[in-house]
Amino acid sequence: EIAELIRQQRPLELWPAEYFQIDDNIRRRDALLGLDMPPGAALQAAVARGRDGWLAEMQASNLRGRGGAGFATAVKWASAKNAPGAPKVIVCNADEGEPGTFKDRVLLNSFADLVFEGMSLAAWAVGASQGFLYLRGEYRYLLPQLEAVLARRRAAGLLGTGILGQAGFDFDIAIHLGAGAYVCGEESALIESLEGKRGTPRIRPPFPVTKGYLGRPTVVNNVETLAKTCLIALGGGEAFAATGTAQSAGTKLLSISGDCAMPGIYEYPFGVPISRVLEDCGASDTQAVQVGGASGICLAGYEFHRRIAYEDVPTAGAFMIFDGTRDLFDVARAFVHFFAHESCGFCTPCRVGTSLLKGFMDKLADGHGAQADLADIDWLDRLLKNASHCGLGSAAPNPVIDTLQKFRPAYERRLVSLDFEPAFDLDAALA
Ligand code: L3W
Repeated sequence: EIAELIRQQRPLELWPAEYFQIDDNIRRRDALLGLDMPPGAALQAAVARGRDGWLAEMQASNLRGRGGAGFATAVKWASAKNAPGAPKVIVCNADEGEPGTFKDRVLLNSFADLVFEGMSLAAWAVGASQGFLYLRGEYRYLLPQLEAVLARRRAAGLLGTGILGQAGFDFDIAIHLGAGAYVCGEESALIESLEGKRGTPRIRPPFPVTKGYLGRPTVVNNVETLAKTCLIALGGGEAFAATGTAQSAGTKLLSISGDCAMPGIYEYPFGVPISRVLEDCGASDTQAVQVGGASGICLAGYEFHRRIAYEDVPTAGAFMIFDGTRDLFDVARAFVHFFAHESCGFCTPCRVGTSLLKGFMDKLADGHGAQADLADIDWLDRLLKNASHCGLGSAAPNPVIDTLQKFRPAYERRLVSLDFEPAFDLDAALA
């Protein structure tokens, strides 16, 4: 039924309500999902430390961005704080579009206060007065409940002017709906979209911290990153840094899907081995795990000892499991179709490169591919990586290159065999 609704391009607001009653499926809670915090408690603690004291706590926490790239959150906040220009802006990137990730949806559905409180904590550190939650268009059904949480927070004096009695601490949040473009999850395209323009990534630098929304200093953080700052405000930076690994402090939410008995949301300290996650979610006969979504990394069985951490396998949280019945070529082909569809078309390498890549994968699927096509795919990989304007184009070949290296037979069995008898004797003709 859902496939039919998609085929008809029926607007989401006309879909039956039961399709949006999605179970959060929280299977494993750690520090964040186990936190029971009354609204305002973290903000109160941060305000009590003063703006500089709070930023110092953030520095001690070593919190890194949970959207995948892992940039130090305190460095980002300090840069925006020190940048000239006002009013300063905090943006929560809730354009969760990476295939296989749904942990931000769960945070927004069941822990919205932590997310909004995290935005206020950022505003307190940076001296920002304007906030936006950029909500993925497909999450429109969350809008009424999110607006209700915002209204409650305003009524409680946690948003507005003179927050918690602090003169000069003025901050409010508006929700902006995306329209379904994957590229708008890239922070500068997101800002363009917020400004009412087409979502095309900007050239960075300048980074948003100095020139973001309407040219103002802007912090763009992922939903999970902001929610995690509540833990730091309540428990202190050192306590936060005590879990995880040397370069990856704290815990990580994983969106687990695919061939396992218990898919859902799992929260682990950084450093957890892939094998442990597979065991916990009831996966068996696992052939591969795609960590980090379409733009991430495809891990084969011999790599399941590797760990979720910025220093080993970094991820925004997607963890897609494929058992022995799956054809990894088909998986990679589906990802390539996704990238070709989502390329914004602004730069030629990505617009044309993703289409060519799709063409090669379709040709192989149709049984018309040859060894030379595999070599051309390698060449396209280098072109897309080196010449694309943003991460969408550079990441597009990843699923193909990974599966080509690790599951080559899935490609080779599709190649046209050139092992045929020539129609005439070439050697004799030449002689
Ligand atoms: C100030 C500098 N700020 C870097 C900031 C920059 C940005 C952050 C990371 O994301 C990831 C990829 C995939 N002064 C700075 C600076 N910054 N240098 O740090 O920047 P960057 O360029 O390393 O990465 P990025 O392009 O922002 C790429 C992931 O995104 N991805 C998809 C993710 C999907 C989700 C989701 O659905 N929720 O997160 C696709 O590529 O993992 O690692 O803020 O401004 N000198």
